Amino acid sequence: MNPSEKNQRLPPGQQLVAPGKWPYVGERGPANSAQPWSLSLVGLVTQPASFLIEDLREFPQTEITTDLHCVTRWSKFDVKFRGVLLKDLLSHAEVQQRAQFVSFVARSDRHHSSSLPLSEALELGVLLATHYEGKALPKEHGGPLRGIVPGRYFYKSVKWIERICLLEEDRPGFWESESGYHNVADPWREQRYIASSVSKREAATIIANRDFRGLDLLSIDVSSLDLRGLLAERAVMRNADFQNTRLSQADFRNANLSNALFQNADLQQACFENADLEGADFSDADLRSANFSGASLFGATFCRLQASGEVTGVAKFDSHTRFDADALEALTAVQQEVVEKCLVRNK
Ligand SMILES: Nc1nc2c(c(=O)[nH]1)N[C@H]1C(S)=C(S)[C@@H](COP(=O)(O)O)O[C@H]1N2
Ligand SMILES: [Mo]
Repeated sequence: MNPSEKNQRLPPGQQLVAPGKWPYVGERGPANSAQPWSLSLVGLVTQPASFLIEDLREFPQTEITTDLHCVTRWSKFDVKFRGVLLKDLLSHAEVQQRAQFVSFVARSDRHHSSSLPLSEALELGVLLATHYEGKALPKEHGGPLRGIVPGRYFYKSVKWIERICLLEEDRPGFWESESGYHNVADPWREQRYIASSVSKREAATIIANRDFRGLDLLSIDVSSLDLRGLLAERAVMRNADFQNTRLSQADFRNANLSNALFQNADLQQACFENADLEGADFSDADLRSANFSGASLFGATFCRLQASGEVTGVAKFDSHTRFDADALEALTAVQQEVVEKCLVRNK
């Protein structure tokens, strides 16, 4: 693939995983149950129905090739799934006129779910996938049955589906109602998160105290501030904006900083032990003596990759910047190379 083709297919703020890699995200397995797997179709249908996996083979089998775009900024091109189109399943079901939304529910401990407007689900070509690259879908990736929603962030694609519910009113899913994920989730419009959960005024007080510990501060904007020595242990700051912020010696242990922006931030001696940094952007940041041990780094970036292939904005590391060797494997090939090169050079 040439660079321009790649860029046309890669939505804004996304990067490709290394060839052959497919990260696991969210729940790792279905709930234990002795019952055989069945898919039930309930809600606004004239006849509720239930299908065993074998029954699904009676429907037309459709193969799709699609691109996966995770909200934590990794993408994977040309993934082949086979299964039954939602459209084909519903064509046997007498869906009532009032049905406007469809909710997919997992057989998992937290009954994970996600929803879509019904018309959108049909237009996008939602697939109930049983196979990946010609083989049974692995359990870790949602086997025996998962949704695949082409053209939306991957959190709309529910693993281990056991129930499809047709609804008059929307019932937002797990990530959408618990974690501020955008309910539309169009990667081309970067609909990752809803707006900040704190008002400007609340934010001002919290910032003045420099104590974020344990708070839920989704999408908070603290760019360009002086927050040296910030206390942010266990804070939930998905999508927070820390660009150009002075954060030397900040304590982010166990914080959730998924998709946070740290471009050009001063993070000397900052501590990210066991933090969730999936999709966080550290390009141009000063990371001398920063500690990343135990941090989760899927989709994190430490430099920018230009369309030309040129690498810019490499973060600053020194011999005291700490990473776990296996955590670096979560990075894309380009990111891994850049970080390793810097660490070696500074040894
Ligand atoms: N049941 C269930 N489905 C889920 C999730 C989950 O936690 N539980 N996470 C979602 C998210 S955020 C993503 S990115 C994809 C990840 O799928 P993968 O683990 O096969 O890569 O599954 C989606 N479907
Ligand atoms: Mo995701």
